[in-house]
Amino acid sequence: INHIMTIKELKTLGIENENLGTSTGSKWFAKGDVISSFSPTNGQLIAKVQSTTRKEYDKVIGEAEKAKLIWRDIPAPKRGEIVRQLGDKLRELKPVLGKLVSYEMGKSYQEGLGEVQEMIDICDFAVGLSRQLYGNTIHSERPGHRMYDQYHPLGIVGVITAFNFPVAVWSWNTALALVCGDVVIWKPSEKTPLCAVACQKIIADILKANKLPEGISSLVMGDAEVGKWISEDERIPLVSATGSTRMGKLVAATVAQRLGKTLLELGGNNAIIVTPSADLKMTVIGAVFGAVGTAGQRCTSTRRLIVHDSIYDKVKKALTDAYKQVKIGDPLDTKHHMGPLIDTDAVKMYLNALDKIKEQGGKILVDGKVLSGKGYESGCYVTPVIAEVENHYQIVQDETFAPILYLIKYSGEVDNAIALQNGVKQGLSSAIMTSSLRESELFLSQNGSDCGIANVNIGTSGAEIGGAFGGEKETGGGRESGSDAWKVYMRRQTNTINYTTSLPLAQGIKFDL
Ligand code: UN1
Repeated sequence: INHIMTIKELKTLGIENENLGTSTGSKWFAKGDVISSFSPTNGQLIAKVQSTTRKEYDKVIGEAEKAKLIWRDIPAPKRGEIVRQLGDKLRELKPVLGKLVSYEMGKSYQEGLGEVQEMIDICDFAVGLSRQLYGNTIHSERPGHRMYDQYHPLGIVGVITAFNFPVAVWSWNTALALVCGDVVIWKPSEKTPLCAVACQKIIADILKANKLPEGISSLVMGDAEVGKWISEDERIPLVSATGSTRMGKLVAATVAQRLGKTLLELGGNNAIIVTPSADLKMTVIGAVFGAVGTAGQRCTSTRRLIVHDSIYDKVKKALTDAYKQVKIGDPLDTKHHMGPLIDTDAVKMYLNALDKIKEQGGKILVDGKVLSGKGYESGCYVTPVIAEVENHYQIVQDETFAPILYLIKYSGEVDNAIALQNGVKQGLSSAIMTSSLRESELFLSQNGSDCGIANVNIGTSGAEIGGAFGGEKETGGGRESGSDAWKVYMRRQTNTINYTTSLPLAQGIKFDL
């Protein structure tokens, strides 16, 4: 059938018809229970992989422990060279890997390509970073003393990722961890195992070609149980986890028990504030892409539009008109804007949310339904919804991973809109559409948005690699990707060196023997 991954394409990604499951580098073990991967695009079985047994898990950690001793001795710019090779390979494989992402996860092919582009971008960023792992020099209060701080590798980094960005989130963590001198153990979502296999194959080939220990990159498969092994494991100083707030709270509590570090990137409940001076055309494009892109399954998806009452009816009409243009179908067919939800469980959650909106007093403006008939056989295609609600409804307070956009009215000054935007437990992404400098600066001030990401005249999704990515409150507080997010992958050490023949004490303390 047209559009579907061919055997040749899978071979390009290094995937053959073989037993796949747990891997350290190019060595694969497959003893655990079978995990089946179905494409939400057509409901077909794509692949079967095997989950990791406890025995295999310990073997993988053993390899990683050995590999970390070698990897941390390689100079950072040389480690950067390996990440450069990863970026080059991803450039070459972008079309086919983007296609696999689209086929296994269901996002549009354009967005699949965009996701691989994020991988390439973080590799470039990390290569430069490999020569910039800077510490400070500090002036000592004691004569003849020198002080500085430096960063050392942590060791093993555990990476737990979600289905919605099945390849990029691994690369944000891995590219940084590798230049920082860490080795990586990855547990991907059970819903997108083939994307994970493809990434592991790519990096393993590079490690092998460079005669490096392949335990630098490992893959473990499975459900929450495997996540628990990672969280409990004292051999893993940092666990970076992306997913639901519920999962993040479990990981955080477990890792905290052993005083390990976490980097959490959890749920969002992102809003765009639409002020009276907003550019209507930009607002509609930003809001529609933010709400229906990736079928509303980004952690940065636009969930709420907080619109000033003076322009409310105009915005409502423009949006409902725009929603009529949204074409839903096979995400690999470029004429479609929106593909399916990840699986039929996600469809149930979407339907459940629609019931709750009505129960709690919301008014549906663009109604949702599950599509059926030709092209929609998987049962995962739904239509995007717009509902008029109030911010305090429980359903609006919760993150539903689906294309449901809430319209909320505000009146008076922009402070009222900011209070609504901040009036949720999550704190990932936020945006304001305005031509007013006053409103924009207030929104970005300490009295403005409480989110990790705050944008002006841009939507809530589609963050660039160069900035630190993550959010506050129940989003978990972690930062991945650009800026100085690398620091969490290293341990900081403060060094004081005395080059005199006496030993003056700090704080002027006298102690003579
Ligand atoms: C996510 O949904 O987990 O900002 C990540 C964005 C993308 C990343 C989303 N660059 O929408």
